Amino acid sequence: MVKAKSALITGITGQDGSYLAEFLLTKNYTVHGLIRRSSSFNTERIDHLYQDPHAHDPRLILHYGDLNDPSSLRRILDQTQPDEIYNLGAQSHVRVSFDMPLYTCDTDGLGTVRLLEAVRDFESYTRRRIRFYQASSSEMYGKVVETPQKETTPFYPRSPYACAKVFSHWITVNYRESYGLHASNGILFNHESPRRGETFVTRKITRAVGRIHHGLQKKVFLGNLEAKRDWGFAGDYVQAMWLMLQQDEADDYVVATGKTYSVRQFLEEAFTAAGLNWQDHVEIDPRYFRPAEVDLLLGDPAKAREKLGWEPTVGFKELVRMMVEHDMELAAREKTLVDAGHQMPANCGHDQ
Ligand code: NAP
Ligand code: F7E
Repeated sequence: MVKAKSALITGITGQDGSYLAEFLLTKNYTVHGLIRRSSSFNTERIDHLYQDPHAHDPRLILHYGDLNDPSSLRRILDQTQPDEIYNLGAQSHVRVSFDMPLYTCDTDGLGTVRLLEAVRDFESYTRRRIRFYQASSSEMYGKVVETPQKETTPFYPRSPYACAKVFSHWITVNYRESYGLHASNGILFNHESPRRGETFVTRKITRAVGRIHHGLQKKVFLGNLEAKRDWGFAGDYVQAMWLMLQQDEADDYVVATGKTYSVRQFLEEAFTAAGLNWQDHVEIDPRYFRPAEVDLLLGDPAKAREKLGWEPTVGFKELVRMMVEHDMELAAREKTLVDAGHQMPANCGHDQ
C-alpha cells in the first residue's frame, strides 16, 4: 500500500492556507499547519475542517511556531517530517509593508531562508527529501517592463513587500541550484475568494456591498480605482501549488488568468450585482493611496497550462458574484444581530 503523504503549511490560517489544507485533505494527506500565537482565535478559516463526522480530523494538526523563530521551524520539521512544505506565511499586505518595512522583510524575506536552512539541514541528517513551495507574487513585476508578464519577465518591485518577495524568490532558486533542493516558486497573480482578508480591495468592496444593501453602512472609502489586476479564484490557485510539487523537476511558474480588470470595473460589477450604483456610495480617500503604485498586472499562464495542465475554472464575473453572494448573506446575519441590539465591531478604522 502507498503511504499517505504529509505536508506542512505555513500561513495555514490565511486565505490560501485554508483552501490548500482543504484540498490536501481530499488528497488524503496528513496536513500539519504552523500557526502563530494570537491573543484572539485566528483559526476561523480552517475551523470547519474539524467539523467532520469524527468531530476532530486527526489528519489536520496545528503547531505553534513563527517564521521569525528559527528554532520553532526546526522543531516542527523534526516532529512532522513532511514530504512537502508550502511556505505561504507572510505579512501579505502591500500598503502595510510601507508602514512596517523591517518586519515585512524579516518575515517575508528572511523567514524563507530560515525555513530553507531548516530543510537543508533536515535533508542532510535524515537523508529524506522534502519538496518545497515558495509563495512568490506578481507584485515582484511592479513597474512592469513587459506585458503580459511571464516567468522570464524581469522584476521591478515597488514596495517593501515586493522587495522581500523578490529576495525569497531568488533564494529559493539559489537553494535549488546550490543544494539540489526540490524547491519551486509559484508566481501567483492576485487571487480572491469569500475568505479573502477584508482589507484587500476586492473583499473590502464586496463586504461594503453587502453591508450597504442591508443598511449597515452608507459609504466605502477607497484609493486608486485605476489600478488593474489579473484576478483569479484562490481555490483554483492552490491546486497549481500542489501540481508544482508533483513534478519530477522543481521549477518556477506564473499562475494567472490572462485577463486584467481595473478596481473601477470590479466596483461596477460588484455593486451592479446587488442592484446598487457604486457612484452613490464610493468616496476617494488619499489615505488608501500607496507611496508607489503597481498600475497594471496581467499574467501569461502558458507554462503552467502546458507543463502542469493547470487552467483557472472561475472567471472575473463569476468570482465577483461568488464574493458578493457570500457577503450579502454575511451582512444579512449581521443585520439580524444588530436588530437584536448587538453592536458590530468598528475595527477602529484599520481597513487599509
Ligand atoms: P493571508 O490571508 O494574509 O495569510 C497570511 C498567513 O501568513 C496567515 O496565516 C498569517 O497568520 C501567516 N503569517 C503572517 N506572519 C507570519 C509569521 N511571522 N510566521 C508564520 N506565519 C505568519 O495571505 P494569502 O492571501 O493567503 O497569501 C498566501 C501567501 O501567498 C502569502 O505569502 C502571500 O504573500 C502570497 N501571495 C498572495 C497572493 C494573493 O493574491 N492572495 C498572490 C501572490 C502571493 P495569522 O492568521 O496569524 O495572521
Ligand atoms: O490592492 C488598489 C490598490 O490590496 C489592489 C496581496 O495579496 O496581491 C495582493 O496585493 C489594488 C491596488 O492587493 C484600495 O492601490 C484602491 O492597486 O487588494 P490589494 P495588492 O496590493 O495587489 C498580490 C499579488 C500579493 O502578493 C499581495 O500579497 O487596489 N486600491 N483602493 C486599494 N487597495 C486596498 N487594499 N484598499 C483600498 O481601499
